[in-house]
Amino acid sequence: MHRARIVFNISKSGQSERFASWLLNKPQTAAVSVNANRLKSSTAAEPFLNGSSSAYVETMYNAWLADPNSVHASWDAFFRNATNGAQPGAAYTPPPNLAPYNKNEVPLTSLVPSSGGMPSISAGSPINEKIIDDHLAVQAIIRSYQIRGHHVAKLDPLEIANYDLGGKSPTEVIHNSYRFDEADMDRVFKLPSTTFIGEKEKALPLREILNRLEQAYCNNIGIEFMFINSLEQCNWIRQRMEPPNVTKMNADQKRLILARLTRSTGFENFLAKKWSSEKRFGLEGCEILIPAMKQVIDVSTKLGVESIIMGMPHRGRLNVLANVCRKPLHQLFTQFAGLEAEDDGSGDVKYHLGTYIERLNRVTNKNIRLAVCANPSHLEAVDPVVQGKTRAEQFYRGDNEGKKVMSILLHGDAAFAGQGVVFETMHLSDLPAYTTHGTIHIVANNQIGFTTDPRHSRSSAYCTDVARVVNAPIFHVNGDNPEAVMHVCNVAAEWRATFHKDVVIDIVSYRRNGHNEVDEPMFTQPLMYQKIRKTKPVLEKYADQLIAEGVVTAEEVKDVKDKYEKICEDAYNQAKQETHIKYKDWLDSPWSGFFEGKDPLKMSATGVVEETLVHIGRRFSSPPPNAAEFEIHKGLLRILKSRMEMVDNRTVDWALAEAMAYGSLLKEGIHVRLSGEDVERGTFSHRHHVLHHQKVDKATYCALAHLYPDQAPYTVCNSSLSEYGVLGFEVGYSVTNPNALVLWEAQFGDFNNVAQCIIDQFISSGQAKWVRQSGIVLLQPHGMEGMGPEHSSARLERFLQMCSDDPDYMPPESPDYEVRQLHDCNWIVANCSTPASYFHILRRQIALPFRKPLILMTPKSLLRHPECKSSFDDMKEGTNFKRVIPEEGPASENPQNVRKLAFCSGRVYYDLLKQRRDKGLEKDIAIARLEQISPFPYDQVKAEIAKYPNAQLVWSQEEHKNMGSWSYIEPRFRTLLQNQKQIRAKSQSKGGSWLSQLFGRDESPQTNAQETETVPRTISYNGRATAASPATGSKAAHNKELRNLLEEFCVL
Ligand SMILES: Cc1ncc(C[n+]2csc(CCOP(=O)(O)OP(=O)(O)O)c2C)c(N)n1
Ligand SMILES: [Mg+2]
Repeated sequence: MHRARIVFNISKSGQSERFASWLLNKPQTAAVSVNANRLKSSTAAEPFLNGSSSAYVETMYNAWLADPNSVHASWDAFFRNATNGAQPGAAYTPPPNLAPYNKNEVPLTSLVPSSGGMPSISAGSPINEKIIDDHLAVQAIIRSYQIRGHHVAKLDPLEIANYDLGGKSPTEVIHNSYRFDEADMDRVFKLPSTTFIGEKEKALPLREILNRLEQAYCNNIGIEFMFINSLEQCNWIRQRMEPPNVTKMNADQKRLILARLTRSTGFENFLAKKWSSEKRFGLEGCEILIPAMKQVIDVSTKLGVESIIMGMPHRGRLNVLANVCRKPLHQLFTQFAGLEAEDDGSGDVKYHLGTYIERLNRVTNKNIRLAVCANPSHLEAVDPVVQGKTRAEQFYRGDNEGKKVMSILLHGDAAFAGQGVVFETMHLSDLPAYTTHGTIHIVANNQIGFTTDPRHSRSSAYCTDVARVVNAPIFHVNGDNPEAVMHVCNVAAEWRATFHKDVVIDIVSYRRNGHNEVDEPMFTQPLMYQKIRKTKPVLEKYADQLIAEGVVTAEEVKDVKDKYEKICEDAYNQAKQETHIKYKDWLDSPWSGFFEGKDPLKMSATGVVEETLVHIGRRFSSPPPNAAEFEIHKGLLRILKSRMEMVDNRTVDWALAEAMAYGSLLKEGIHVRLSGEDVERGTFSHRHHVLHHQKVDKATYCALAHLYPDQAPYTVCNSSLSEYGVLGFEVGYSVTNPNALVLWEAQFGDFNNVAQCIIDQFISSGQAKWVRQSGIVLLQPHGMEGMGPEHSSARLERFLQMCSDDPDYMPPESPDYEVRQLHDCNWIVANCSTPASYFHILRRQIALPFRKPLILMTPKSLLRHPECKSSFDDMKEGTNFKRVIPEEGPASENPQNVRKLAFCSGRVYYDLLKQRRDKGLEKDIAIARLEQISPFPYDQVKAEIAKYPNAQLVWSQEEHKNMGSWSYIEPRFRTLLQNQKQIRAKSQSKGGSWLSQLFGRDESPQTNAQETETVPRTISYNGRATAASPATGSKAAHNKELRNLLEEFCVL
């Protein structure tokens, strides 16, 4: 500003004309023509001398003419060079900076006098181009270290890694084509504002610059961060990684690392000694993982975190439970004893079990809750589950910024690079309804996956490259440098607390043994393992280092080691006293208070007082209260109007029933969360839970969130286009708090198989393996409606196949039959045919005194089917979920005359109904609907069968024979009918007559019980033939198939 003002004054002197003349190539005045002609050729090549800058240049020139000292040295140099005949382009020096210097910047001129005999560019002398080039080169080199230093960093304790330098030497990678002579090394260079190697120094000799950059970027830490879009975040990292000695620790810190390393190493040694041939997937070679995790936890706790949810694979898991979570050692050791379990469930292997611990963090003196989620063998599958659980905990605590609850995910190098769910989980990290406000990822990178080398297991340079997609900084660190690892952990924890974004710590280490303790690694990695055999364990190396530094004595090292061994030995002896293991000891999500004092077989009512239905219905059918300003799409106004008419008529369709189920639960204080692809509107445009202002971006209204002032929160959220990741997330969410209805909706049911691992490993078997309950609901659009192979079937058969109820066992009848069956099953599978059933079954999820997953086939065309409506009468107080809806039409009035009793489930009912009507067979065929397929409602099916003694039994389904419900219901019907036959035989001998009613066909012999046994009723199949593909792609074929099955349905 100061210079600008002077320039302005001078420009008023009238000399401007003269300068402008040569600039604009106009005829010049005599006074300047000599200079101007000389300047002409030089300045023509200067890109900054164009139209808009010409006035400024002109004033600078005029000022310079009046007094060369009045302008910046670079202008002085420029005009001097130009007037001395510099070649085109050669007169250029960077234009002067009018802004005040940043705190890390110094003017170039201030360096020159101290530049060791180099020509000065101070006023009056010509500029030396080399100075500028050299400064630019130094800047480029600094940047090069920041971008590519990690390629050269000494990350691998085994020194066998090849970080793909493209055939270049490390120096070439960093320095590119810049070369400095030894003589240049002592020259001082100004440091740009994008480096912090100087700390308070603004300039440093080149030798020191290179030294410091080597230390920061090419030693035992390699940082990838320059792809981050935010300059603030890049600078934040540079500030913490570049200053000299940032990784230095004090003696106390060093002793703490040593103590932790001793425990980590001692634990594996102890297990190896006691159970030498047991699989434990030991941590040997990456023992530093334990101190690293503890460091992350310490720092995060100091920064305010109170609860940490962790997910991790097999490697070092027992060690983490013992030394990070401080799970009682004897509980861990009993897992090796092969004891029977005291509680229900089938259990899991020890290196999959979860835990939950609340304890005092001794370093921070604050209480902390640590949970390790139980997980299956399926690597990385637990990642989204951990995120969902973390999100839920944040939600219930009102921790909207993730300051109190955070997640840590541990990964193996091969799995992190190979498993797609890692990417899916990463992509949830910044989505409003899914973010956990930053996850710390730690890779125990032992440079091998089972027997596969990195060069065969990934195409990326690093196993961590997936994290680049979300702009997460990645810290690679040599696992044999404990202090470097701790520094990186400090920075990562601080990063998460500052920016609330993901960060990755890649601990490059090795695996001392085979994949597990009984594997021979030399079969496949002979050279690597020769190297490993010669590598000292990190504990030994670090202890030697600290002894040499005088931080500890050899005796102290031994003492710490012996003490820990004694702790292990004591726990081992305690474990020997145990007679049983308890799965409950390994629960990762305790629901304190939920089960206590509850009758485990008592279910609350699911009907709702009519006033509540009306209130919710009206709210759901109304625009926002400030409707005048909120412009709603015209089509939606029509939908709202028709909803309101339904409420007035005391009827509901599918969407209204759903809203009433959610709304009534919200009223009762139950949080409802509906997540999935396009769920806000609904794939079939039927739901419309979020109304969008037609003129204002992001202005939305969600009626269900505003039903009652004291209601629970409602979340409805469109998810990323992911099944595996998002379903995993919702499972994690659902296990956190039983007082919530968590639903995931597939876009079409067919797509659930992309999340098969979550379905198989977590939902169907989670409770059996980990005594962990979940009431998650899977809404899966299902139905054969001519939409082709991939938009028809939710693969109902697969869910039914995984039901754990025994097809050969019919539970004895009791008043609490329904709830008892639900209690004993692994999940519920249903295909409801009415909105009222949908309403009740959703509410029943919460009415149960325990939690079970619900797999629900949901309709597509039924969403708008005129007959698919329910009355308030079926939902109001006193009503309940009907597992079986019996025939209620003319056939039920004269059951003796009914010739066929068809059982079915879901939308095919409406096709059957129409066909029966069209054929005038309403008195001849009865149709009963299984609204719940599994657990199989034996009691109600039995009653229905008994009612129609003369009817042939048929199962009608629209799916192909090898799909749908047939293979599930057929053996259960057989069991039911067989069971009845036995009773019949017994009673027959007593001469009872009711049996003929139950089994009909009075042709059964009256005299011989044995003969009676040979003619039980059977059920036959009515539906599509077997097929490989779930549905045909041809509309014509679809219709033909449907016609056939309906015709067959009517054959009597
Ligand atoms: C989804 C899945 N595929 C395959 C496996 C079998 N498996 C178990 S461990 C392992 C190697 C894992 O390597 P890495 O991720 O590097 O972990 P490390 O064992 O080296 O710690 C494999 C392939 C698995 N558990 N899960
Ligand atoms: Mg590995």
